[in-house]
Amino acid sequence: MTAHYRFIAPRLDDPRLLGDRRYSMLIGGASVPALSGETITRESPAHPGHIVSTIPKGSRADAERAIAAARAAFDSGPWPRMTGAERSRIMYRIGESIEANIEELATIEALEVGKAISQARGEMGYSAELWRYAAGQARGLEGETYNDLGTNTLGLVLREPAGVVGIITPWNFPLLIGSERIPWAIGAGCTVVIKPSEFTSGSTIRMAELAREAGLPDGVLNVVTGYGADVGQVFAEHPDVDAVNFTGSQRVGRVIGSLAGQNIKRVGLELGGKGPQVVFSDADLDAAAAKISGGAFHCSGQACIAGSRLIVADSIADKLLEKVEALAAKIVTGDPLNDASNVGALIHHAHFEKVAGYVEEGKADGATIYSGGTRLGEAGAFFAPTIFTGVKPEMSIARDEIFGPVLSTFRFSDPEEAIALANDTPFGLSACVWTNNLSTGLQAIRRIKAGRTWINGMGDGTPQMPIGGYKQSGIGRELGRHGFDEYSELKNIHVTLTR
Ligand code: TXE
Repeated sequence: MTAHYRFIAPRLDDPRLLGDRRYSMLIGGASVPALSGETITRESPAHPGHIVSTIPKGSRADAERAIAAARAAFDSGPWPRMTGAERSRIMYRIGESIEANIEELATIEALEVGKAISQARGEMGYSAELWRYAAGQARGLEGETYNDLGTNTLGLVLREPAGVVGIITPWNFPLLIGSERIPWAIGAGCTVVIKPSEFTSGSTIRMAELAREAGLPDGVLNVVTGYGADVGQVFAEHPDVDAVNFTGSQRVGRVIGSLAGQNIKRVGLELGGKGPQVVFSDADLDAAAAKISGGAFHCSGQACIAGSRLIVADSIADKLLEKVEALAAKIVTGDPLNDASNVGALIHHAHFEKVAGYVEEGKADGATIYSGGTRLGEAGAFFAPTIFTGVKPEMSIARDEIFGPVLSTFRFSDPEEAIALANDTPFGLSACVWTNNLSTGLQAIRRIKAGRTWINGMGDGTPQMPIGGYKQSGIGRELGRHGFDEYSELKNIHVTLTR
């Protein structure tokens, strides 16, 4: 079945596209270029040939400068010594400022990431919510007391900030992923150095500038831009960084994890996924189809929680696939700056080739293209929502994180088979289950190894609940009350009391 996809060709005379935005790093409260003076330019993946931003090409020396600023702010600056209430007020203002600047931040991400601006606006709004939630919680981070240790003993557990935190973020959700980490780190009283992806640094730099304007003391949030091996890796190696947090590929996650191990540093990793979407025969198929299509094709499938494996009961598979395909055909792909687009471009042309390569490999391995599988438009890295059927567990389209709009379908006749298929992956980031029987849903989810799950839903998030991966999808949890633990040290005090 081949759907006719809806595509909006990018407008090349859009005034928001014209003009190269030039950014500085933010170190110790000052906007600075790289010490070398070198820069990196970013071309819009949706508008080939159009440079949309220029950032400093930082080096190890720049990273060290930023680490020194964060260290000084932690060791002798006001931030870790403020009351929770004082920190909270500033953090809340940062959330408000993100909200007030949604249009600018969303435009930057539409241009640099290539994502649809309507999607980007939603992410900016949610990022503001993350800051506000963390601000509220940061007023009341508690320790523990033990009053049952005997007449002459009192036990206290103090929560202390972990120190300087190095954060490395990827290109798919720059401001959102930054906002899932920075407010929890600084809310715990830490100071931060962050390196955003070299493809998409603009929104993170702007967020740090907004934070400075909102009253965040100098050196609490430092942004160093540049390539991963030059800048990000230094965070995992440097003795003045106490904790490192990385979101990105499994390949680099292994490097950061082993460097953190060698240097005995706290580490948080959020790596890839190959999320299962399990549909039992009693599910509401219309509701499931809508979320399955969204879960697989949102952001062109470039999401770590993408539901890229559909595991569906045999008896309803044909009907469900028809519905998913009809919805995929309604997705408007194209011009990221057009309000009518639902989905934009892939991050760059090399990634487009990687996605197209996986689709070819799937066909060569014997899977069937149910729909899609092609480029959309003449130029620009746009790929059609693609559904494969007849996928076998050993195929690369079943195993690897493609990070493109590609859904691989498996059928099952026995629910045990569904659970086995769902768990047949080295990843464990996300999973969802569709059924009208809550017991079936809960029993299934309890057996699926994944950190972020849904019953009769997919993709929803809230600042209250922790996120993170099982198995090779990562280490540690962000958000919620647990999120502060990643950036806190616990100290126990045995107090001996005299009469
Ligand atoms: O990621 P990288 P890439 C997956 C997805 C994607 C693949 C490759 O499958 O196709 O990874 O994406 C920095 N030391 N995810 O190549 O290279 C880099 O500068 C320190 C899933 O873009 O891991 C960027 O800031 N840092 C993921 C960040 O790491 C280094 C989101 C991520 O880049 C470094 C993105 C080094 N040696 C990709 N090398 C998710 N979980 O959502 C690079 N970096």
